[in-house]
Amino acid sequence: MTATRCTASDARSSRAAAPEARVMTDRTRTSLTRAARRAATFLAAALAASALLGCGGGGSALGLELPPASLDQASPRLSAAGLAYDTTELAAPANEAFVIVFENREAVSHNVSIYADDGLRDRRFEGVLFGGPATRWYPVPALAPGTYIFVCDLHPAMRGTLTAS
Ligand SMILES: [Cu+2]
Repeated sequence: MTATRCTASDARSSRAAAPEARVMTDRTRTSLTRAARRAATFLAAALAASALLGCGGGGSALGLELPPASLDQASPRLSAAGLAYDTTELAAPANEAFVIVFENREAVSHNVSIYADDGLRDRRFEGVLFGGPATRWYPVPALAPGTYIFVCDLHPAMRGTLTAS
């Protein structure tokens, strides 16, 4: 609702500036820039909100605040405390999406992301960062059979091996 109101008022100010400025003046340029910046801010906020809810924002961090309705009891689980995960080994099914249940037991922000390589360049999943105590359910897309690195993006020493098979 706020977004709609803002867009409308931006459109009005652009129209008002137009007659006096067939040629781009600094003033129109400023108002267009401001409108674009405002639109970008709204888009970013919307993406952040949807990412937190885990309902979109392809390529950005994901994490559900509630367990999915059909949570597999065999879902990989881990927790964090004292700047460390409680395990360095996770197992997951290959070739099918799965959920990682991650409990952060401390106030420091942590996440769980998954990479295909030791150098952490080939990211396959980015978990949303959050401070605890709290739990997030990470919806991980299907992975080909193999071994992957799971790691906290803020604390690279927190890492382990995830085996998809
Ligand atoms: Cu961390």
